Amino acid sequence: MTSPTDLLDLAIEIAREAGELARRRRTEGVAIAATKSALADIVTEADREVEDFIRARLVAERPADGFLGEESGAERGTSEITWVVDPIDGTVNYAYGIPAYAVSIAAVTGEPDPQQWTAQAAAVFNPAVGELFQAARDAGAWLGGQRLAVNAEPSVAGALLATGFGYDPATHAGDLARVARVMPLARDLRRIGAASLDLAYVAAGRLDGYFERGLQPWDHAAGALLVTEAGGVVGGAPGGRPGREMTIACGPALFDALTAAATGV
Ligand code: LIP
Repeated sequence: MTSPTDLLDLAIEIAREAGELARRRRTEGVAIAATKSALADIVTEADREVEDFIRARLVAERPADGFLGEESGAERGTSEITWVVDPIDGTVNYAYGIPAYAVSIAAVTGEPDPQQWTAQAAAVFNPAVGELFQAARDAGAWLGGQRLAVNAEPSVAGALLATGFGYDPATHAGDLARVARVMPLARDLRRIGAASLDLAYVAAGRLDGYFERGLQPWDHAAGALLVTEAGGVVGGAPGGRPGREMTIACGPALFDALTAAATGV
């Protein structure tokens, strides 16, 4: 199999090119192409163009690999690698001009199912601020030349936590009840609006932890590897892995308490 570091080199190369395309399109003005699961769940022309660009670059470089993308769906490959891609994570931030969005690219092996796959390489690139978070399996997580490490445990003031809310208004009451359960653990909350950046910030120690219900596989595929390669723990429902039911990421000392509060179990 191709080494994780070789997969990472390709992910980084494509993430930088795709991020520059997304940034350039943003300066030219954003066109909303459609809404998806709810009125608030938008897709821009740039989302579609950037994913098409990433997919074409991957096909050219590694035609046998599989692909799972937010906008163009899944295609099984004949190699052991599947690329899991969110072309612009934080689409609403992108549409409003908030500089908190990222190209998220992960290479995984095994079934293209977050409950079964093994992440091998991850690149999360925010072109608005020029930060590229990267990780290869068993080779650590990095931001440029800085090796990343999660916060071993929160301060005595409590944990700085991030979360998110679904696009469907019908889910908001449950999300707010979850925040009420978690708040006793927190010094404060952040709502950044891009799961891949929430996860990258946990890996970088900018957040003590993150929890969110309802994420798609492409939202967390790359960021979860950043966290584990930075010494953190990722999970979902108790004993589970990140998924639609729940995604949790933090340092080891906080994990059990955050999981219990976020899941209500
Ligand atoms: C977004 C996530 C965010 C979540 C939003 C949405 P998108 O992904 O990154 O954490 O709260 O509801 O799922 O739609 O911008 O790719």
